[in-house]
Amino acid sequence: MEDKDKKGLVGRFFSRKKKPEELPEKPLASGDKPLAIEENAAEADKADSSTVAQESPVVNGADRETAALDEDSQQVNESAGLFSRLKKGLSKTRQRFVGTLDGLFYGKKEIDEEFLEQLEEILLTSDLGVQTSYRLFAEVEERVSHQALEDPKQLRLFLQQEIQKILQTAEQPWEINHKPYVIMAVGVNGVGKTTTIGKLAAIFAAQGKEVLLGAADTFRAAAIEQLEVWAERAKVPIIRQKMGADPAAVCFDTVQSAVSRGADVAIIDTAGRLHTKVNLMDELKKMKRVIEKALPGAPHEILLVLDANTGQNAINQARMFHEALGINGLVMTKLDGTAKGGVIVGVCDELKLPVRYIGIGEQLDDLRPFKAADFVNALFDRV
Ligand SMILES: Nc1nc2c(ncn2[C@@H]2O[C@H](COP(=O)(O)OP(=O)(O)OP(=O)(O)O)[C@@H](O)[C@H]2O)c(=O)[nH]1
Ligand SMILES: [Mg+2]
Repeated sequence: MEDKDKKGLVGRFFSRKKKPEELPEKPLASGDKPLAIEENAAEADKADSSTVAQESPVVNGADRETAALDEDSQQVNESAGLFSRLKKGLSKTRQRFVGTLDGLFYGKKEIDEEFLEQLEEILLTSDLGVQTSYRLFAEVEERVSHQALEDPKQLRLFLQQEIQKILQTAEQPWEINHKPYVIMAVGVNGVGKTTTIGKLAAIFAAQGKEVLLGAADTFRAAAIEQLEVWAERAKVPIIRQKMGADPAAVCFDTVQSAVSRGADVAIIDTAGRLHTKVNLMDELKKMKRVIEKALPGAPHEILLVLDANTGQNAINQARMFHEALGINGLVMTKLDGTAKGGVIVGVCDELKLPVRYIGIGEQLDDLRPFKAADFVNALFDRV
């Protein structure tokens, strides 16, 4: 029975291998699959230019073509620039994970028992997370035992392809489908919530959306001022109360104000660590309830911010927040300069949540849409 099952698996594997569309993908430009929010912006642009085209179709058509070509080449340059920045940001993660794998693969022509033992150790001590590492290793072992993977080069490609499959599930369009669309940013202290909110506000504002920020981290000294600085940078208004005020009351004010102003998006900042006696999850649950009271159906997105530097701890944090609040999407920050970026694979594999954006620096434009293919190519590129 077991043998028959195994044969079935192998049979499936061999037939899968023949399908060209399942072979590892070529590097893609980062603009390949834009998020829905970008598509909406593109739709709006299209609508504008079609009005002009009706007035003078020939001249404007030619102009539009030239402009489109300019825009295309600009986009190609931009995505090449972004890719090299992502690659630079991921260099320590690449050295730690893929570099160690390549060290094992170097000069080896075949996969023997010793090789597999070393591979298992590398996977288990990587930042991918224990569950994901075990699963990946079991898949490798299964294929090796049936000669479906015969040399280290094939194995490297197989791992790259499997990791890309995991990450691909996290690349989903973010549809801003309510007005106002209320986002509540949560996460433990110091992960980059406030910074991410500032960057997100700038992204939405650049798409022509009316954005409103809510400073509901009323606990930490200077938290409100920090969000105010970001609001100024992104040129968006902010709702605040005094330090020490009830954060749920700030949430209520923010949502009410977003409704009365006709804002498109309201983003609420929350504290990562609360003073003793107050349980963080209970406080966040209360804020969620109050937001819902102010606007039924809201918050539309509870966005969990995770810091890549925390490594496998990020997986535990994600589980904890998801259980308590029900998370809709993730942002993984500080992927620049960390060696632990591999944790994004474990988080995606275990949580099955969309990764909305990744943070690759401290500046306003350092928040990027998550593109699985770019990420994997940047990670597996040879140094
Ligand atoms: N290198 C790098 N630094 C980042 C990134 N995102 C945030 N930071 C930095 O991380 C630090 C903490 O960011 P905050 O936005 O204050 O984090 P927070 O989660 O709001 O922190 P609390 O309000 O204390 O819970 C700041 O110094 C940010 O500049 C990133 O993508 N890359
Ligand atoms: Mg903060």
